[in-house]
Amino acid sequence: MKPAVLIVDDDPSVVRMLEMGLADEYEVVPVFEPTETIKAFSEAAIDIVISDIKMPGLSGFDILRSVKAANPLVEVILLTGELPDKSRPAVNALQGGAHDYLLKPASIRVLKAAIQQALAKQRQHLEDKRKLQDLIRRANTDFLTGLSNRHHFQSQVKLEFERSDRYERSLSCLILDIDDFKKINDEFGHCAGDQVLQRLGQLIGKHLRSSDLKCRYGGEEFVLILPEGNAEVAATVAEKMLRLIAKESFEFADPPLRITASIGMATCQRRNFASAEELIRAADLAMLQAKREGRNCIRAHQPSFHSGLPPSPALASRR
Ligand code: GH3
Ligand code: MG
Ligand code: MG
Repeated sequence: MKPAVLIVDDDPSVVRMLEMGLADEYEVVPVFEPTETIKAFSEAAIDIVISDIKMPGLSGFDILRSVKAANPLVEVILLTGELPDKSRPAVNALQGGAHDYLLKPASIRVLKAAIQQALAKQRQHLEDKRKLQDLIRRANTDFLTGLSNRHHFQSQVKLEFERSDRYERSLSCLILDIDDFKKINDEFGHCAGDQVLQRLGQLIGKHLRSSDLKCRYGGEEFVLILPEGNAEVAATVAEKMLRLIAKESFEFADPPLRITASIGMATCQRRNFASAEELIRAADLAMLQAKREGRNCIRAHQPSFHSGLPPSPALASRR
């Protein structure tokens, strides 16, 4: 596919001349009415804009600003026949973010060279952007499961907590910890343990909503944050997770290994938690309670428990 070049000039003969010269290598979008430029720009996927500077209604600098605001990756080449102070518009153009500034009449060869250079710069920017996004994604992701890592999760959960606190919306936290995971490592090796973690990561990724936060918090411990999720929603999700986990089997063992997990839940309601850390801590305590009470079960944190009352009587059994 040819790169798309938009040409705007209030002198139609200049537009026609440039269009003829560039059409063999580029998809040319001619614009004869400067005020129509942004409309034409937004209607087509434009790579490069070539604009006259002095035009009635809208200057080349206005077009440069609008194009850069709409898409900073699009390169703009400004043309002008302005004399006698040639340097001022050139400086303005380059300071405003133009890729190049050419005096009229610009030769097609010179213009093509400027376009080639602009396209190369654009490709480099795109590549840099892709690499940066990839780096950010890697920095935020747990390499084993593809879920959020703890570092990224901390900032995500803080935002969700603040939102739920400000608008008094429900927010639930589930902590899921695989039961007797150490035995799996000890008996079948670390790679087998990793397989179990990966499978659990897949289950969580597949069965939770994209708006939920899903994180591998520590070794074999996962934290799930359900925005807008009340205690009932949290219990439904927790029960679904235990059902799904119970269905999994691992062929590295003979007979295939089955696993279980323990889940602790806590829900923000009527501003019962002062911070995201408190909410997570409450879910963690409920998870430890589930461990104490036999594993493979779900326990919910109760608000009275949080306010300092002894834990065990206040923990409601879900299973
Ligand atoms: P409980 O039922 O009380 O949770 O017991 P557990 O054995 O699951 O828990 P414990 O905390 O005693 O052991 C967790 C183990 O998880 C110990 C650690 O070596 C292992 N582990 C932590 N991170 C990884 C990992 O990335 N891969 C593997 N394979 N194992 C891990
Ligand atoms: Mg465990
Ligand atoms: Mg653990």
